[in-house]
Amino acid sequence: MAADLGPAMAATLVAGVRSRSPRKREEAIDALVAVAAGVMSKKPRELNLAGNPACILFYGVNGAGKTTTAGKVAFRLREQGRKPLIVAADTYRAAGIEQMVAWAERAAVPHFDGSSGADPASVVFDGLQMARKRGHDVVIADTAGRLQTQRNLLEELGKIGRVASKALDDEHYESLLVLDAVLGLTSLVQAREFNKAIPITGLVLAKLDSTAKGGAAIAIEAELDVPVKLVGVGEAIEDLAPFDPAAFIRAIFH
Ligand SMILES: Nc1nc2c(ncn2[C@@H]2O[C@H](COP(=O)(O)OP(=O)(O)OP(=O)(O)O)[C@@H](O)[C@H]2O)c(=O)[nH]1
Ligand SMILES: [Mg+2]
Repeated sequence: MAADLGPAMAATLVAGVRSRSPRKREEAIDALVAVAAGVMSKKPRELNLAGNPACILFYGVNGAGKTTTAGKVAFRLREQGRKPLIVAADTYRAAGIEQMVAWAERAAVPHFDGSSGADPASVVFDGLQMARKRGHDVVIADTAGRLQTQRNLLEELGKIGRVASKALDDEHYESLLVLDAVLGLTSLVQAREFNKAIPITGLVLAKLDSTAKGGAAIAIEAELDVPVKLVGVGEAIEDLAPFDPAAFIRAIFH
């Protein structure tokens, strides 16, 4: 579990805690929270919904939790009085669209669906146009799972990002990498490669309700300066929470 941190981050944290000379376990944990917070991103952890419409793009490796998180976020935003539009842009396989549509229905949020095999960047572009026309204030776009080693699929993602930011009046859109907390330190490798293809503005740590503690997020935040913005804590539509760094660090070393 502490292995998720990676050797470099573990060494940094240990050195930081030692330098504070804690005497009791509680003091050591407090020191750890302070030291880890010091290396983590200082960027805002709230979703940036400033665009008109705002746009939240979800991407990540296969099965990470993208579609589920998109559905949860759509539900949450609708409950908060927003008018979201879900864009189902996992055109890679027919089931990809169907799964997003099922979540849209659960969330009672309208959806715009790409057709199977369509260019996902054009689907996102068309979805943004439709959102404007119909007065939606936030677009939630789901994309196909892809591995950090699949060059062509990473390039495709880069294109989706460029099209989205160009179609919007400003660059203020959320580009969220969804990480499966269970995957441990490979998430760091994933985040590095995805960030080369598309600038990541935030992380989602899905499946934090599992036995996984998601320690790799500390190393990713430190290296790429991107904050975890949301955590997935179950399979139900309400199982989404903001990220609380202190509670997260305490849970890792509990
Ligand atoms: N326990 C738990 N399960 C989750 C969470 N988020 C997603 N899952 C489960 O993970 C599995 C994959 O979720 P999806 O949302 O389909 O993942 P995806 O990234 O869209 O997958 P692909 O589109 O196939 O790449 C499903 O069985 C979800 O129920 C979470 O926070 N906690
Ligand atoms: Mg999916």
